[in-house]
Amino acid sequence: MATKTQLTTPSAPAFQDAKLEPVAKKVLAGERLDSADGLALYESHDLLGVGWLANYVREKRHGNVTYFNVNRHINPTNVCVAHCKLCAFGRSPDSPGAYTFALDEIWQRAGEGVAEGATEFHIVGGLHPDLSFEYYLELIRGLKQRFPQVHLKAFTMVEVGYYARISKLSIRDTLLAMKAAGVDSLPGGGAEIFHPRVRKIICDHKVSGQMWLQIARTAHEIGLRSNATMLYGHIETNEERVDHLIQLRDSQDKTHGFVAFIPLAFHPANTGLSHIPSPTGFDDLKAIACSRLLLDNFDHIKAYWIMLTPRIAQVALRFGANDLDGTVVEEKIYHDAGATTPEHMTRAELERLIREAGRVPVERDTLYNPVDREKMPIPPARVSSRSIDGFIPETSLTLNI
Ligand code: V47
Repeated sequence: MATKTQLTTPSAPAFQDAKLEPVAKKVLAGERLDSADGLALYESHDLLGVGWLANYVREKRHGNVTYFNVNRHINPTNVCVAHCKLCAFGRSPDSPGAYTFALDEIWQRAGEGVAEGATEFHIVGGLHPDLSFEYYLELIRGLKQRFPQVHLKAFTMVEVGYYARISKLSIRDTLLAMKAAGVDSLPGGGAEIFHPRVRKIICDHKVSGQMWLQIARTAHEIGLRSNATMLYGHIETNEERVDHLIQLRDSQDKTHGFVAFIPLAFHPANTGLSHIPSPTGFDDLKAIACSRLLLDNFDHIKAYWIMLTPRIAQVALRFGANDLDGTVVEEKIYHDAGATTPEHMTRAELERLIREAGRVPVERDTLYNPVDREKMPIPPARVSSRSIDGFIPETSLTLNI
């Protein structure tokens, strides 16, 4: 006879910070937190208290399961007209290190990813002054035609806003064209911090926070789901962090289109904000925990190991996160900004991190369906032909569209 497990609500620990007690009451009763609660969480030094609450919510939703995926990042170009202070990746067309991949090169690299078992391509790049919207559509069509089984998570709300501008289409028609070409969902980048005070300083030429939200809403309305992010650890206040999260939560109430939330730790090296110290481990765990507690209508909170380091990402699995993201393979945005993490993690390494945190690893696809590797076996391991020589210098750009 099966034994029954009695599920009871555990009592909260004795908090070191008494201001957490009313917040804990709401969390244990399943009540929504407000901005004042969010601020109390962010301002508390009782990290273990905040973490206990976030872990409670995380385990209620996901038990011990922790997701990861096998993916490949593709950054078609680093040429960008936006020149955001927060970014070390973007380059002017004639700057040293500027590159743009020809489409054949992208499709070939994508093929390597498929050979390594990728179920997702994560595609984001700079806002190039000379590439047409058609280049991006052709990129997507070519990927979809060659690798129809792979989910294409492509182009942030910022890129969508830019394509709409250069192609003189409405946001909706731009998104419809992307969807028709084969885009399956959108990544969560470019959200940064929605508040205009912050945006004016760190990313003055990007779409506004309101526009980011409107583009996400439109994507969700036409059936494209997306992720959402928040870049923390630069000039933002706790109030601005809470405001960002509450705006995302309000938007999710309306569309239910966000799949996962990813707090992104700011990396200052080589950026226009290089004088700012990097966020600490305390900030990182707080960002994960506060987002888990405030975003009660988001299913998944990702601890993106590339940004956080594998060690902090692993600990985050006990502070509210239920996903580590993927194998990634090649990462430029944070490594240009001084990230010291590797660019690639094997599936075995991800599984070990998860198991050693006492969680159960589950490989997922982009929309969190479990991946059955018996039906989708990974081809035998082979030596990768990856090489940084694959970049095409901007001056000899060949576009095969
Ligand atoms: O939007 C840029 C951030 C984002 C820096 O959707 C920086 O699954 C830190 O959004 N320091 C792009 N961050 C990455 C992104 C992402 C990552 C992983 C998973 C998903 C997903 C999305 O990276 C940008 C910006 O917010 N960024 N420069 C920097 N110096």
